[in-house]
Amino acid sequence: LVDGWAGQRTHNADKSAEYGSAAGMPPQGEHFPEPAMAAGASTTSEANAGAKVGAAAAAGRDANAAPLQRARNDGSGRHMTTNQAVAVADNQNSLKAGLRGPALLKDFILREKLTHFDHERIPERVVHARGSGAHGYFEAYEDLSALTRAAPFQQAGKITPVFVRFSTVAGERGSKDTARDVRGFAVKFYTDQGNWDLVGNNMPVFFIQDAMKFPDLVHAVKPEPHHGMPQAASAHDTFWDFVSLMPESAHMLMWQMSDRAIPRSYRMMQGFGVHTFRLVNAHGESVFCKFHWTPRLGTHSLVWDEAVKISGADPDYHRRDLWEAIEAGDHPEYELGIQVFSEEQAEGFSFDVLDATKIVPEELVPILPVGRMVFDRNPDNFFAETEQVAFCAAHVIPGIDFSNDPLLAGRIHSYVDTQISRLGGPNFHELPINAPVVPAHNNQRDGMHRQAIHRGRVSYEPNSLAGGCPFQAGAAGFVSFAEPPQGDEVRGKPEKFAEHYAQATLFYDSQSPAERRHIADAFRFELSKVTVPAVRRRVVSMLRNVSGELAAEVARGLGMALPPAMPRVCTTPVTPEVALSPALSLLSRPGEDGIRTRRIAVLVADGSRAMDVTTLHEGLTAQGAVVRLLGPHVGRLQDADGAAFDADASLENEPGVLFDALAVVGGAAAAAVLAADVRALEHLRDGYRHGKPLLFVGEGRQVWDATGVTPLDNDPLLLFAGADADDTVQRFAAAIVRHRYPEREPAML
Ligand code: HDE
Repeated sequence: LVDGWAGQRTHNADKSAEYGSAAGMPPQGEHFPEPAMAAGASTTSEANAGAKVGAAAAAGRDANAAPLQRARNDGSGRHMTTNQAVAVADNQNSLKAGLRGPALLKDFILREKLTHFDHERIPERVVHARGSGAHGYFEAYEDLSALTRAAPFQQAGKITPVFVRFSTVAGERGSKDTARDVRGFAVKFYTDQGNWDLVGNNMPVFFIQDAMKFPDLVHAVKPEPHHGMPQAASAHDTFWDFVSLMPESAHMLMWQMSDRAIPRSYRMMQGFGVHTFRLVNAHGESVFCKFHWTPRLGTHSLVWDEAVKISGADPDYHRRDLWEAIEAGDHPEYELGIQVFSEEQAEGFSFDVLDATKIVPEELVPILPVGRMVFDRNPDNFFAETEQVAFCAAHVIPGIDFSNDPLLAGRIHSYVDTQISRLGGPNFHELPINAPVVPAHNNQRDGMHRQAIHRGRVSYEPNSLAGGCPFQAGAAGFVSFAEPPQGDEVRGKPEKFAEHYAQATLFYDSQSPAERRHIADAFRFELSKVTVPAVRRRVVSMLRNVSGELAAEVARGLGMALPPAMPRVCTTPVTPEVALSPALSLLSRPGEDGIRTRRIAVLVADGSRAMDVTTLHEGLTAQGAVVRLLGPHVGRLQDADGAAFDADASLENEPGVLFDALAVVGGAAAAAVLAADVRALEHLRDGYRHGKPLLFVGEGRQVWDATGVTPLDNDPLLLFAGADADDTVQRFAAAIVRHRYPEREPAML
């Protein structure tokens, strides 16, 4: 018996039942207790119908914890053993022939330990290698059975457990979090009709239209094969060479060069299913559907200079942010919205809904909010859960089906295929994190690392020896939508796929002035890393088809003449339905939660005024912010009255770029110390340059003066407060709600 497998039998009491006539109908295998069901409920989630949050919903929410419980292992208070559960007497010394003699081959304990260690790494994901996971639940707002028979949407208040993995795409497993990149947003719904994976990204479009080009795209963006550089970056020749020859990437490049590619937090970015999917109801009727996740905290980003500095100060910035928020009970929440439209509507659009380089603008088809997702539990073990989780675009449930998007078609193949090599065989669906919460029954058998022990002699269908079981579900099972065939077999693309620029223009034109400036800056930076001038020119010639303003700005930044526009594949002009879509700007979703979870640094030193520190700490913490006292060193300091207090972190180990806002408190002696500390001045200059709220209380103002920065007139996020002012916390909090003041940037760059 392995420790922690409480409730399991220590021996196989039914051994005899495997033989003789009993084998025709094998006894049921052991089941872990299902979470308690409400009276009349037939599924785990229904048991919690109506229980929105709180204790009543706990059983349903944690339904996926039941299979995980089987695998949890806790060595507290136990002897150390080998993997065969033989107690180990000495874990310090190998077995030797004499104290100074040779180590012996028969030391099976040493050999087992080293052999296991030698195989502790598995291949990383070919893309999305670096990720962070969390457990949680999805709660439906209403009954959507008129649109879909998918289990999570069958009742208002229905709870379905989920596991999410956020990721970057290009970097290796140990790369930095704040690279300019697309973010993966993959959600596994453990529904009572089996697992549904919505494997999305934080951008609603993609670089390419056809799966045939995916390996080329990934080869181009990954480190260049001759020298293995650069890590986690698209700013290099091969990426820009490829995309400049693939003008269908123009729209996605706008998103990737925008602030969306450097999110402030996984908790503050949107997610999208990207492809057009189908919803299918119990009558077999189908509508097209696009999935959108929107964070309750709003959509917020870093600025590039800040992202670069954070990657040195804390390469785990996003992973830590997610982990700490959940540990602190600030559970990240996202709303799920769907855009639903008919095939006839889709035919009338100026773009093709099967083309993953196109969005359906919200102004054309509104987003219907259908539920919310909350992450309330960190994984127990990074490897067992976040690393071994296997998402698959082909994992759909009755009620969800695919469209004919040719990019999606490739994904339906690719995920299981890659996981067979990454996870070492075809049985990774049995790993606790991947196992559905409802039992799986079929005649698939054997393979590497099989864990299920199938009983009986029948592993085929039809059979009579096992009473025909397991039997087909018929209409109760997954029935593919009966889509009529489209025509002759052909390698090619539909007409509307040839238009590559209208939505790139829509995106660029819909951004705020600061967001547009950031896009131009990002193109300039990335292309300045490209060493072949012809590639730079080709990109700028492509940009001329998106926006003359953008192309001119980038050309100026690269010190090159504006090249002619790239010839267009589609020469007939398209009239887009929507010329401006305010929803495409990050500013359109400021969030609902005030300053909750924002990180605020209060710079302190020996001699800081205790009253200022306490007022800020208590006032901001009361509003949900995370306040850290940064001193010249960690540990003990003395306030202006000689009383001891502790700094949480130092100017060295948590530089200012890791915070959303910075404050310097009063106290003449402390101000003199900080004004002479080059690190404090750098942090404040960075904070100003990155547009952050800055507050100086009383003598703290001297520290600002020492930075030598000449501020803009009437900068609303640069605050000075008298030592005893009553409204300091409120003014500072109001500034923090605004996040940034990007108007400072042009003067600072
Ligand atoms: Fe993926 N993708 N992808 N992808 N993808 C993988 O699966 C692939 C695409 C996405 O956190 C791989 O297990 C192909 C679009 C996410 O574990 C692989 C094509 C979108 C994740 C794969 C695409 C995604 C992956 C690598 C084009 C947004 C990480 C390791 C036809 C809708 C999931 C793995 C996690 C991972 C293939 C395009 C999202 C190789 C062939 C479009 C979030 O199977």
